[in-house]
Amino acid sequence: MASSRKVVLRAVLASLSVLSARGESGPGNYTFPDGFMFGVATAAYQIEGAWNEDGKGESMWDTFLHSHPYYTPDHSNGDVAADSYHKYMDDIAIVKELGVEYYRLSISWPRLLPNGTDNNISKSAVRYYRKVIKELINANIIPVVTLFHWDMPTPFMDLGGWANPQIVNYFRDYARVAFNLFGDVVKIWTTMNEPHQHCYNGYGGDYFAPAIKSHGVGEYLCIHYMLLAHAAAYHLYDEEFRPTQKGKIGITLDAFWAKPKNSSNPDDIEAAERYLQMHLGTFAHPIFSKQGDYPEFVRNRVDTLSLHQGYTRSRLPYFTPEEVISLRGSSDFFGLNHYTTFLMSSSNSEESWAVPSMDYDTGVKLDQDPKWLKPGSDWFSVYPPGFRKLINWITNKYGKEIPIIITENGLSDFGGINDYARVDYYNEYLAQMLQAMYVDGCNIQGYFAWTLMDDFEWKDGYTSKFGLYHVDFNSTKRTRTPKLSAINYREIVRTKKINFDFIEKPSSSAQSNRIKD
Ligand code: GBH
Repeated sequence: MASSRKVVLRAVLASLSVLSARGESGPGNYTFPDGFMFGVATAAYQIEGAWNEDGKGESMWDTFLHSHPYYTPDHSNGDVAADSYHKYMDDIAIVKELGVEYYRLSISWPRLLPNGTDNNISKSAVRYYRKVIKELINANIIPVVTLFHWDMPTPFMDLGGWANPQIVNYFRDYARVAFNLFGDVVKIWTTMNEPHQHCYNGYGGDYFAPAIKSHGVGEYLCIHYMLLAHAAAYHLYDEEFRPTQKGKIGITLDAFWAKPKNSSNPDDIEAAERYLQMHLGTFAHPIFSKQGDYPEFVRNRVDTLSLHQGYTRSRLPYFTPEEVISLRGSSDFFGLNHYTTFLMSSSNSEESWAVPSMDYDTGVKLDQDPKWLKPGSDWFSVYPPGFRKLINWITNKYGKEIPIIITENGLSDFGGINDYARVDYYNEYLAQMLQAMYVDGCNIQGYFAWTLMDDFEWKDGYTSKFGLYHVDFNSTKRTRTPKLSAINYREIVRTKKINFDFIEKPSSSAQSNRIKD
């Protein structure tokens, strides 16, 4: 009985795939183009551990979590994490097993420069990163290296971190050391990971370290000098290293998709656009637009509110004309991290908003649809169509010339090897991305799954998981074990196609999570 039903189902699926092959139905029919970059991503603080070994300096995450042990629900930190400092050969083996050609990792600034400054370069760190990069290349995996994935050296954090204008020069110094030491073998760099999340949650709020809570002031300083530091590193590379090293360098920005809560309410439609301008345009417009500088809308909004609030000057700093020019076009690709969608409605003020704050400046209330699957972190829901919409928004604003590389995308859950929700998530989000490429003509050149293996997930500690591989945090071996999503991703990479039926679901979870727009 059960098996005959299965036969019928197979027949139905077979006829569907015939349709698909003709391009008439289903997003699974598209094939990833030759040369499409498939990868997987990690970040130093989240996996390396060895927080004080071999002369490593402290990052602000080390310092913050040691002095705030209750910040994470499990009172954990990244002291050991997945122990990649010692187990990097295991990491490389599983990247290889996935069959991807690219691995995005980050360098820990305070591991390489224990004081943050370039007068003291750690020999063990140089040895470590060179070994990792060399072993990747030996395994035919191309490294993509992020310079800053949130682990600011503590001595600089004590001086204000990104809010201190001099950090621009110190970041450039760090970048120079990295290009000098690794640029012969690293050909793709990203300067910053998600300046928006970093500044909004760490300088504006207290969701992330350094938890400064300088709403509406600190976050704009952070944004401003992070952007300038990015441009400084870009031009350093472009002028002094690119001629010989011949690589690419860009930035990674993040965005939720902003869906109007009520799509027939003009206020909500405006709110969604306002949200995207404030939270993505603020970073993307200075770099990727033809005009450069902060979006006019953001400029006016923060200037006007600042004046009303009694400030003599805008809380959002101004770029000089030279700085506008130096930022404009300062990225060889648009690195995009995307995870989830929020519903947007207009609001003048909410109890949870400080005044001033970026929230208040934005004037948008965020919700998620309770019908959307919510498999892990509280901010995370599954809404695949948002991915395609977001890619289109970026393409419409900044043009098709700039290649988009998805530098992170993945699902949050609470763990387990049989991660059907993650399998579905990758299938569905990749299908949306393929439609953005083939139907909408967006210029997407690569995709990096977040993340290779379970890691230290910032605010969530080890309670929520994003890994394709399970890591046994109870064992000193930190054994890595593939989840179903790893097997599924490997198949996508191997066949350059999404096969929605590759992982057979047990009937209890057979219902599909697919959401149609
Ligand atoms: C990425 O950003 C990171 O690059 C990566 O290190 C991390 O592990 C991964 O995502 C998964 O979280 O913005 O007020 O709604 C993290 C993005 C940060 C987005 C926290 C949601 C919730 C607070 N997330 N944020 S809020």
